[in-house]
Amino acid sequence: MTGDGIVNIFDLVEVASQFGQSGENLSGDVNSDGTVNIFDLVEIASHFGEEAVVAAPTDGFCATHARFRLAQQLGICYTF
Ligand SMILES: [Ca+2]
Repeated sequence: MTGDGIVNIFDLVEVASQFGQSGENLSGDVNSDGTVNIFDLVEIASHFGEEAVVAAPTDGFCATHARFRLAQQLGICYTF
């Protein structure tokens, strides 16, 4: 995903930041169908935490890190 070999929040954020975009070479286009949408989020969610122990972000984590506010707005900060 983000090149770290781990499916984690950074992959989710990547998809979130590109959500709704379409085109080639989108890093957030997990299933390579040319569009970054809910299906890519589902794909990540189904593999979330694999190969690593990732601390679940808290509400405070989402609120205090600007990068994650979009994820929070999408409601995915609460689904881990
Ligand atoms: Ca896709």
